[in-house]
Amino acid sequence: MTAPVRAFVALGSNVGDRDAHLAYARDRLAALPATRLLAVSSVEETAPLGPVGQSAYLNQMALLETGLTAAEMLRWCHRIERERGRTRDVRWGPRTLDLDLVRFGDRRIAEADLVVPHPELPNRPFWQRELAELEAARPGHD
Ligand code: A4P
Ligand code: MG
Repeated sequence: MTAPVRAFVALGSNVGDRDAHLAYARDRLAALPATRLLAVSSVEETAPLGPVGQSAYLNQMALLETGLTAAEMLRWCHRIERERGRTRDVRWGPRTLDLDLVRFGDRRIAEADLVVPHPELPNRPFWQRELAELEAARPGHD
């Protein structure tokens, strides 16, 4: 068994009952196998990045401690998105629930379907704020 890793997962929603989508995601992430939910950041309302004409997002970040691999965590994220009726039509388009793996310990991953740290991190001030909030609440080594 490898040592557990601290993983940061970003939650985003801009369709339907946004608060309910985030609450569902928090509950599901907390119940993942070999995983503990250590902390969640504040929820922020943010102006949409990407295609124009979509509504504002609610964003939040979760800090997890997990024995899962990054690939397993991504598969769970996709499954939870599907449970909220997420469809993939427009890239960066409106969505009920989006779960992105922002950091996974100190791992650097560059695969076709998984890039970690998430390449948009430098362009998303709200992710940076949420990460800083979680790091202050639960300081860690990775
Ligand atoms: N993928 C690769 N690396 C990762 C990773 N670290 N985490 C792949 C999650 N997924 C990753 O994602 C497309 C593919 O990216 C996945 O199949 C996965 O294998 P997707 O969720 O199907 O499509 P997407 O979400 O439209 O694209 P992408 O590139 O994930 O976009 P983002 O970064 O999720 O951005 N505006 C505000 N204010 N707040 C937001 O949260 N989010 C987006 C979506 C656009 N505008 C936003 C927000
Ligand atoms: Mg995504």
